[in-house]
Amino acid sequence: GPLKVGIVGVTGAVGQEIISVLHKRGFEVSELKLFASARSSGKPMDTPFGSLMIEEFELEAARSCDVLFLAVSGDFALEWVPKLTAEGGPLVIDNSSAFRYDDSVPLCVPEINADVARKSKKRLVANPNCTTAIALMALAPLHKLFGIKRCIMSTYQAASGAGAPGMRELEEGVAAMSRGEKAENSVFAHPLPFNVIPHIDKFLDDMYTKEERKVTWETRKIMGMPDLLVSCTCVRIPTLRAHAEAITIECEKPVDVAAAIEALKNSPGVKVTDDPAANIYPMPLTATGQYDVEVGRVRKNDVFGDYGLDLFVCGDQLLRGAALNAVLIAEAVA
Ligand code: 2RA
Repeated sequence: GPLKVGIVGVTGAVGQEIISVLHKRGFEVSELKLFASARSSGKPMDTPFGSLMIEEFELEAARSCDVLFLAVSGDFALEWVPKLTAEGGPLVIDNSSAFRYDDSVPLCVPEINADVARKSKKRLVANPNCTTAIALMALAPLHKLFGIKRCIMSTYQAASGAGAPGMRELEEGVAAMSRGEKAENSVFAHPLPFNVIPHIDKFLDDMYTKEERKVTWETRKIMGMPDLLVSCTCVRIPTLRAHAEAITIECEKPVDVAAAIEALKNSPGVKVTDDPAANIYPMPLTATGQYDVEVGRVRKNDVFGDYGLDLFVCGDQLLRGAALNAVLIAEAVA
């Protein structure tokens, strides 16, 4: 039946998308509570559910919900999740990385491992990193078919990964440069327009970035393959809100491109976008705003003899990468 739903961080890019996904998917909402910081609260917000007052986050009001989406920082989650999920609290779906690597917390892409979230006694489910969720929409069906031994990935990540401020910095930078002025940067380490930045999140001791290791850690956890070999290079590029990813896998069994395409065509959340003769392949331009992740450029990779497969994946970072995946978790678990 209808549920009382709360969204914390409702004025951010992900929070905004959660409202529109709830409505578009016809999620049965008895009441929608919008929570934000003191600075952003106390004013109405137009939503498909009507004009709703933005409230300052408050523990008991948030605990009164049946489902609570957190679209805020990891620090906020670390501080409030224990109190929110105490006895009698809501199902909490956290978009931050705060609890993703906690063995007792399910990390869920519903099309792949919804049962892990359903079986959990915890009233907390972690939403995966956007880059991981988008890649896994293609990797999970391919693993079922051929058994993946190792994976090498290069990503082309949109400014929306840094939220509305990231998108704004890119847009303002492009406008500045078109006026012959310098693009300013504070969100990203360097100006993004007409550039690419191989640096997302902080550098670790192994010289990977935390973003790159999140892909490794989270792929292993969601696929239930703790020893899977995954190496990723994560690069910020000047697109607004769709991540693109070039993926190479080495499989246990010999790969067959036609079988791969067929399996991908039958995978929920995937749209095979692969007709090179017609210049059809995944692109941010066409993947943006879509619920399905585009998969194409599927081809045998002879570097691994008969066992290699290359593909290119593109998905909306705010949807599959965050808001859509979170709402699908609520549909599967609540
Ligand atoms: C990014 N995946 O793209 C990270 C966090 N959303 O910035």
